[in-house]
Amino acid sequence: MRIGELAAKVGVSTHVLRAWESRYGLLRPLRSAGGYRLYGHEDERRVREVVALRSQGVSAVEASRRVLAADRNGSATDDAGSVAGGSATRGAEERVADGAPEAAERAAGGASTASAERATRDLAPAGMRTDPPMLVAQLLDAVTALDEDRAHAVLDTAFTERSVESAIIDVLLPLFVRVGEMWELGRIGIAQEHFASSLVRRRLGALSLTWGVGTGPVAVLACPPGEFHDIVLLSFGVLLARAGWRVRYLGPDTPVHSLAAAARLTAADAVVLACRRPSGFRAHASALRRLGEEHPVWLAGRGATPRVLEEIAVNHLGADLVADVAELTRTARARRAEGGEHGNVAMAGADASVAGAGATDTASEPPPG
Ligand code: B12
Repeated sequence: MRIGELAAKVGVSTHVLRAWESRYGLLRPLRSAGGYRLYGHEDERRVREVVALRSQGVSAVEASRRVLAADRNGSATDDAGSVAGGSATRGAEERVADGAPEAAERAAGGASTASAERATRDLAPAGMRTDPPMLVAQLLDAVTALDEDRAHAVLDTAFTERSVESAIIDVLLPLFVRVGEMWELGRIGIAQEHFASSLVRRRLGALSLTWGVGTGPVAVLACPPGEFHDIVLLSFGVLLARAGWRVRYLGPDTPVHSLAAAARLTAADAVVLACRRPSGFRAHASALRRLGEEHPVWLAGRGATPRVLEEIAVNHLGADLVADVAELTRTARARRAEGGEHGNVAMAGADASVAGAGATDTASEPPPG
């Protein structure tokens, strides 16, 4: 059936159904030959179960999670009708009864959601689930065990229950501080640190797929030669893009002449360079100073000490990423207002994307999804 028909049958608006589909994966439409989404009886059943749970005061995200987890385990949700299980899922259920829940979840293809539930249920009391310190602790636990599945489940919870800004600033970055501490104490090894980095890079990468979209101002992001610590820079890219910027991410170990060429090619409205070591900036002081005469250049990270900033005479971004986005946005607006001697095309984009959408607005009221 088409979405309108489904909406009429279950008494839920098409707008809400689409949100449940895109946010929680509750609906799994097929495509008609003409490209329309077609929904089946299983979609209808899942929606009805969510509606039943909602009427008992369960949040939409939690209700969807329960229904999907029950589907995958081949069992009924506690409160909302039965769920038909195929032989694979029934087999999985039997193995759960045998005391092998992980294997059963995998066999049922639902490990991520189910273990998200388990992680949150087992490790945190209800209501604490989305508390950042608790999420960080759960993530650290999963990272220590190199448990990919559980780590993704906690990340899913962080990104579903919190804004993207909060998931990054309050959960992901503190995770790395803790990873560093644990590593120094000898409680985790390099494998765990690499695992955490890879896990988070992949998650942030998934959030970067729309970095080229729109007509907003352009930011070029990089680390200077020899610098590989780019997780915060990558996170900053995600926040910038959510505030309407187009991001060109060059990443770690970027030669400064290539950075300058990229800034010129894209008529960059901001060039952001992050490094942990002052020497990583100082070694390129004169090239960076020249670049700063053509584009607004911002240095970030622990290497951007007062002495380095004085020597190179460019701007500084501190540790508050939301304030930093706002600062870049203010500068882009001011350049546009001046008529901008560079990058008129990008500035025209800034009209639409930056003028109405400050970073702090985005942080407090993120776009849906
Ligand atoms: C993850 C990690 C790695 C990963 C990096 C993965 C990645 N893609 O980022 C990898 C494996 C690549 C790595 C490599 C190395 N690492 Co390392 N690494 C870390 C670790 C555990 C976390 C780094 C991190 O993200 N921290 C979390 C962030 C939130 O904190 P932060 O970097 O201080 O950033 C804050 C501000 O400076 C600012 N900021 C930082 N960047 C940016 C960017 C922007 C745009 C903005 C706005 C703000 C901003 O915001 C943050 C919030 O306060 C740290 C431990 C630690 N305590 O940091 C060690 C650490 C940084 N690494 C260290 C070392 C020694 C190395 C290696 C030399 C190890 C080796 N022998 O190979 C190499 C060096 C590689 C290189 N040449 O760059 C040392 C550095 C020591 C020092 N005195 O500088 C540390 C401190 C570990 C330690 N205790 O010894 N590392």
